[in-house]
Amino acid sequence: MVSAFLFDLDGVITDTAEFHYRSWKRLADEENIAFTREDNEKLRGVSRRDSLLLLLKGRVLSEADMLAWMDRKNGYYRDYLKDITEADLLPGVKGFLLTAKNHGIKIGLASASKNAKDVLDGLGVASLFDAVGDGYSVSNPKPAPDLFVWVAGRLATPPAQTVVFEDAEAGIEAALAAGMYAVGLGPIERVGKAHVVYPHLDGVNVDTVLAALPAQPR
Ligand code: B16
Ligand code: MG
Repeated sequence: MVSAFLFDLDGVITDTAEFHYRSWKRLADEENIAFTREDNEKLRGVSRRDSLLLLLKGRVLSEADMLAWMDRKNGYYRDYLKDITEADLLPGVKGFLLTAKNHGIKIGLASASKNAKDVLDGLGVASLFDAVGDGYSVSNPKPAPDLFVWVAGRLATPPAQTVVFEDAEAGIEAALAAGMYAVGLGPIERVGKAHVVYPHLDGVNVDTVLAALPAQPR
């Protein structure tokens, strides 16, 4: 029996990775640091501070500069968020959420982003979520299970009845560490450790997902 679906945000519900990329790229250009789209792939699902550390590639900044640079990047990113609308939902997501709700399945968000609530508002789907875990909810980021455990706690659903939808390897590891089911969205090389893998949610049916899961997460 499954009673809750927990969704990651970036790469699962919407594609904010492009906005994160443009914002980090602008900061990197201003600071004469090389930063490519390939570099950006490594920031998928990674917290703002850890993203900056990856961008710095070993260069050391004072704590004051770290905070100022993160703030500057976030300002650029939030400018992009102003234009987010329902059209930025990834294909198939709205229907999938509505069908899950019709099945009586609770819906939670589990994102590393401190902007997650604003993104959900912009996308026009905030009211579909029964609980939202974001970059403020726990201190240990994925691959630690903490964020998924925190959201499932809010929904009062046991881990073995909870399914996580994730596009990042660290997110799949976190879901498995939490004793939950993991549905990977993306290439096998990235999310292959999940119980079930799809390229994206477009064309994926709630009943098909439920039927594909094993009797127990582990
Ligand atoms: P913020 P997710 C993650 O979202 C992004 O993939 C990652 O690139 C970003 O650095 C992180 O959120 C933090 O975002 O700067 O808005 O707090 O995949 O966990 O939904
Ligand atoms: Mg993600």
